[in-house]
Parts: sequence; structure tokens; C-alpha cells
Amino acid sequence: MHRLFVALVPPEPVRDHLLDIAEESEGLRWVGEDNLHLTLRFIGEVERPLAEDLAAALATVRSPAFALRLAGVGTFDRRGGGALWAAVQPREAVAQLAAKIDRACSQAGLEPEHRAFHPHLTLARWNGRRPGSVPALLEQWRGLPSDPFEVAEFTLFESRLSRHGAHYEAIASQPLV
Ligand code: 2AM
Repeated sequence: MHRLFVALVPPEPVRDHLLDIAEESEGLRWVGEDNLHLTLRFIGEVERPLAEDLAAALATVRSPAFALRLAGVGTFDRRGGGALWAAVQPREAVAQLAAKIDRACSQAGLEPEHRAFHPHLTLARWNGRRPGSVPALLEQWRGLPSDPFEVAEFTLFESRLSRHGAHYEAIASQPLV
């Protein structure tokens, strides 16, 4: 089985900027710079033939390149833990791309995604209760100044779990034109 998802990877200066203050807070597991991404479509576990059909369908997606910028931070509280994430603007551009990718996944045989799309870049996670450092991080990053950056491709990733945590391997990238 292959655990797949489709995502955007922001350029390196943006990833550096996002993780600049990572080491200053306790109780959070920061996402490694190589793992920072914005998920466009979570696929989950699929068998090899479907993975190949998905890759082929994603290679047919035609969508324009667009500019995004970071737009503040927020938190999710989930079962047993939570996450700190960065938002992006304009959300419409990224939502349109996600919708095209979802259609391609449906053509390859997946059920359409019924959950609402909440574009975000997960920055850090925690287990259990929210660490005391989170309110200060939210305050500090409220404005999260960022120049626009160009989104010129999207990538099909395979997530592999190891003793050291999740590692995301790029399977194929599709240019946006
Ligand atoms: P997250 O960043 O909000 O945790 C690889 O695991 C990517 O897929 C991450 O971006 C993760 O989102 C997302 N992901 C993992 N499990 C998911 C699920 N069940 N539904 C939607 N997205 C998921």
C-alpha cells in the first residue's frame, strides 16, 4: 500500500521564514523544513495500480500558475493533540486548483472529497494539551508578513513512516502554466 497526498511546496525562502523561530518554543514538534507543504488533496492508502492511475490522471491537470502569500497563523485542536498552521491568501486560487485535482482523482477512481477544503501549512504539532508557548507564537505571528510567491507546480507525494517520523517522497510534479 502507498499513502499518498497531493501538495504545494512553498519556495525555500518562504520555508526558511516559516521556521525561523521554530527552535524558540517548547513542547511543539516542528515540521522539518523538507516536510513543509500545503495539502491540496489527501488520498490516503492505495494499492499500486490505483497509485499509477492517480499519477497518470494528475499529469493531465491543466491549471494556471498563481501567486500566494502567507496570511497569519492559527491552530487546530484535534483528538489527543493539536497543530499550529499558517494560512494563505488568496484562498480562491488554491481552492480552484484543489478542485481540479479532486476531479482528476475521481476520474482515476477515488470517491470525491466531501470535506471542506481548509488550505494550510502545518508548522508544528503537539500531543495532549496545547503548550503554554502557543499563545505567544500566535501573537508574534499574527501578521506573518510575506511577499507573494509563485506557485508553478504541484506534487504527488508518498508519505513513509519511519522511526524518525514521517518522510515525504515526491513521486511526480505537474507544472502549472
Ligand atoms: P495536516 O498537515 O493538517 O496534518 C500528509 O500527512 C498530509 O496529509 C498533511 O498535510 C496532513 O494534514 C494531511 N492529512 C493527513 N491525514 C489526513 C486526513 N485523514 N485527512 C486530510 N488530510 C490529511
